Amino acid sequence: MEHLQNYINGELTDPLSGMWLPNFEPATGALYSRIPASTAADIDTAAEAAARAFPGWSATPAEERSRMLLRIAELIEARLDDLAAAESKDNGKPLWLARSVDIPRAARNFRFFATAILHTSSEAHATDDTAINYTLRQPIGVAGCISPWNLPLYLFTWKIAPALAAGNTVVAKPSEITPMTAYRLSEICIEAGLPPGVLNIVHGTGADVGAAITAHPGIPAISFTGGTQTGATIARTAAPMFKKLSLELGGKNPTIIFADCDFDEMLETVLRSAFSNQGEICLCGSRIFIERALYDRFRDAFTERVRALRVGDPLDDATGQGAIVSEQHMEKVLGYVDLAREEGGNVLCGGERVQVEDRCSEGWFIAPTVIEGLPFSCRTNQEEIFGPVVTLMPFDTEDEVLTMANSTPYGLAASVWTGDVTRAHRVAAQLQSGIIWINCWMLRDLRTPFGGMKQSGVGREGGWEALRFFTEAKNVCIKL
Ligand code: TXE
Repeated sequence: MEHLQNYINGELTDPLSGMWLPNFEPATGALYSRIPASTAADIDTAAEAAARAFPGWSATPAEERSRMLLRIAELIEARLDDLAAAESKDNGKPLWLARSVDIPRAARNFRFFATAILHTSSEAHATDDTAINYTLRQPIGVAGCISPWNLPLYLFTWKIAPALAAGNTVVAKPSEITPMTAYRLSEICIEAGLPPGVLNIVHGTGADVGAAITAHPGIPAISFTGGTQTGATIARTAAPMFKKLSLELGGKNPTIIFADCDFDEMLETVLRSAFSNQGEICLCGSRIFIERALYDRFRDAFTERVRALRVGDPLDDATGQGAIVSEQHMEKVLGYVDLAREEGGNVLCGGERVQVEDRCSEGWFIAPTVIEGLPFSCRTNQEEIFGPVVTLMPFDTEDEVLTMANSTPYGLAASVWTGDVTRAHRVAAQLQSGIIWINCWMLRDLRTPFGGMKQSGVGREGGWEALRFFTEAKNVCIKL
């Protein structure tokens, strides 16, 4: 049984506690590896290593930092098959999805920021003929990066790459539920020759390791992606310490479909936006609003396509829906289906655990679920479920659908389907979401600001937003 190790000061090490946590394969429910049950003592060691490495790394010319990050990207690409297999086994997602989305995007994250730092510039301000001001954007120091289980390497590198590119050193923690590709990244960084202490990866629980990163006085910036409740916990610790905080949290995203949309293109995409990665993406559209004239046609066509999604072995190319990431999460999602029924919902398809045959007979699988007949204000339509469960609701007017779409505590993403571009602009301007897709979904330009409002988070990732988060702005004013 493989025992993963921490990556601290350039070396793979056992946890100081000598204790280990189990790591399961969602598709089979089987224990298949163990991860370090690290503690605050391991974080202290990692933070010391990162602090020692900071002067050298932050003084490394941008071109050299860029070359190092590009080397890491190359090694990720060279290990595509191995990393995709590891991701699929650890998370339960279909192998084809890990190969086509997760791992390529991890390499792209490194490439994007490795090249971005070669083109950054900052501002200067001439104060009449009195003074000249220039802005320095300097790396902060040791950055803490904490990431979730749904897109493990994709989101882990989405934080680590800009932090390192900007000249910071990093103490990073992957989810204890999906640690494998973070461990593989440690091996890649060693092979790439990343200087010791520049990146440190510490495995363990949120309560032990995540909390220790958040509270460590030598880690002045925290970048977190995960649940809203956890984000609040982190903020309660970090705020009084005046740490820089980036929080990418939950979502309850609306998909708004007007009758004048391109029906076939919409149907294909909405199927993806509803159920991609088993609905375990914070950007998935879990509340689908359909203009009444189109409701019956959409409901029947969509439900038919959902029933045809194959729930099965993630290793099978024909699988449309893989396993749910953990038994606990499967129970949580099924609990919401029960709640939907109690609230008066009509389950059109799915709604139950699926028994997959052969090697996956003990795995954690849920049939993709479509529910209609619920009010927009009920708990099922207000709370993040984060699984393969969507609700359908008809609407008659723009004002009505905007009121319903904006009614939740979240404000992360939205999709709008219409052939009327003026209406698209009008609706987008009124939606309380940080990311809005018109006639598409998950079409990503990494230069754009990424993040949400309300309880979906604080701050933005991506492009210059990320590099600004991981730097301190300093204005220097010289009297002429
Ligand atoms: O996230 P957690 P989980 C949502 C989704 C899901 C819920 C909880 O609704 O059901 O969040 O999922 C670390 N201090 N999203 O349990 O607990 C933890 O170890 C510091 C949306 O995965 O937030 C892990 O590494 N760190 C999200 C990371 O935080 C702590 C994607 C995320 O774990 C900590 C995933 C603490 N006190 C879930 N407690 C998105 N926006 O994409 C935990 N952690």
